[in-house]
Amino acid sequence: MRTTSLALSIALLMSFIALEEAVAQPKGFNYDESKVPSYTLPELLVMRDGTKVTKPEQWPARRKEILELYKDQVFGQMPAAKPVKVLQQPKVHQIENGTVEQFTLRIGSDDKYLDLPALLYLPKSDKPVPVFLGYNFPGNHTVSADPQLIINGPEPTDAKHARGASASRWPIDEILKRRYGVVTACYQDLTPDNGKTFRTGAHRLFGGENQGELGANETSAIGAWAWGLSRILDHLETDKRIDAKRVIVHGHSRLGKTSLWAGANDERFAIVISNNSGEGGAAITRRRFGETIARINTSFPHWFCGNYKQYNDQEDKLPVDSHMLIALAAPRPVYFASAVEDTWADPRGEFLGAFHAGPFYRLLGKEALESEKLPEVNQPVQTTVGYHIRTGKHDITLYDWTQYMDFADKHLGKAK
Ligand code: GTR
Repeated sequence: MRTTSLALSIALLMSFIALEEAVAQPKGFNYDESKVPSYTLPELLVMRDGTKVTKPEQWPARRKEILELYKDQVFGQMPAAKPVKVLQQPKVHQIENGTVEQFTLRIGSDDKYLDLPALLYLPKSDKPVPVFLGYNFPGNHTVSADPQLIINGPEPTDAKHARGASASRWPIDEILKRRYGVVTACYQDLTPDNGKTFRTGAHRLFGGENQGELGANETSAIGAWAWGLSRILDHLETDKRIDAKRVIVHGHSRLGKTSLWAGANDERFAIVISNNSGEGGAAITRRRFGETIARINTSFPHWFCGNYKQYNDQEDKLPVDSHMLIALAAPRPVYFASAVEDTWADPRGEFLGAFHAGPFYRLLGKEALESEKLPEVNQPVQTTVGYHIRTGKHDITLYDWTQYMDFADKHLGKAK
C-alpha cells in the first residue's frame, strides 16, 4: 500500500516535472548534447589583420575591435551620454535594515528628456557603500510588498504586476544586512519591450526618427537598456553615500544580456553579473542548443540590430561569439549563473562562453575558469571569472544572490 502511494507520488512528480520542462522547452529546438554541431569559435587573441595578441599592451586594441564588431553586428551603436538629474526631492522612509529612497531621474536636455522612476535601498553604514545596480521587470513596486513603494501607472490588476510580485528575486533584507545597497528601475520605463513601440522610450533622445525595423547598426532595445544603466551610474557617482567604484551591474535573462553589454561598454562597472542570460548573452551561439539566433530575432526583433538578422541559421558566419562579449569585461570580475532546468538558455553553453573568455583574463594576469568540465550543481567557482549552476528553473533566487555577494566580498573587499 505504502509502496503504491509512493510510486504514485513519484509518477505525479515526474509528470509535473515533464510539464514544467515542456513549458520551458519550446518544441523544434535541440536539447540533446550529442546533436550539438561541431564548430570553431572566432579567435579571441588574434587581431583582425592576423596579428597574434600575446602581450597585455595589445589588449586595448583587441578590446576595441571586438567592441566595434558587437556594436556593428549585434547590439547596435552605443549613443553618447546625456545629462542626468534628480527631478524632485526623493521620498524617503526607513525599513528594518536600512533606508528606502524613491526618486525620478530626468535623463536628457530640458526640451528632450525621459523621466525614469528609480528605487534605492541603502544599508545602515557610515561609509560609502557598494551597490548592486540592475533593472526589474514589472515595476519598482514589485520588488517588495512594502505599501510605501510608488506604483508608476495605474493600480495593477494582475498577479504578475502586483506589489511584491517579484520579491523572491530581490532579497532586499539579506542584501542590506551584508551592507550592500540596491538600485533598480523598471526596464520598460527606459525603453518599452515591444517591437512596435520601443522607440518611444530612450530612443527619442538619440535623434533619428526611424520607424519600422531596426536599421543595420541602429541602437537596439538591449543597447538602450544598457545605455540606461550607465546613466543611472552617472547619477550614483554624484551620491557621496555610494562607493561609485564598487557598483556591480547585474541582470536576469534578457536583462542578463543587457548587463553584459552594459559592462562591456562602461568600464566603470566594477563587477558584471549575468544570470541565466542564454542566447545573445553568455551562451555560445554556435552550439544551437535551445534558443537560436533565428528564433530570438523572430520573437524579439527589437532586441538586436538589423545586421544581426543576417545570422539567422548562419551562426558560423557571425564574426563573434559569447566568449568575446564576456572578454570585454576583462580584467574586471565577471560572474555567470545557470539553472539545471533552464535548458532553453543552454547552461553548458553559458559555462563554455565564460570558460573560453579565460585566455583574455590570463593575458591580463587574472585567474579564470580552469576546466572545460561543467562544475557540479550548486558548487560555485569564484575565480575572476565566476560561475555556478544551481538546481531549479530559469529564475534569480536567494541562492544566486548569496553567491553574488560572496563573489563581490571576495573581489571588492567585504562591505562594511
Ligand atoms: C525568453 C527568451 C530568452 C530570455 C527570456 C527572458 O522568452 O527567449 O532569450 O531572454 O525570455 O528574458 O525572460
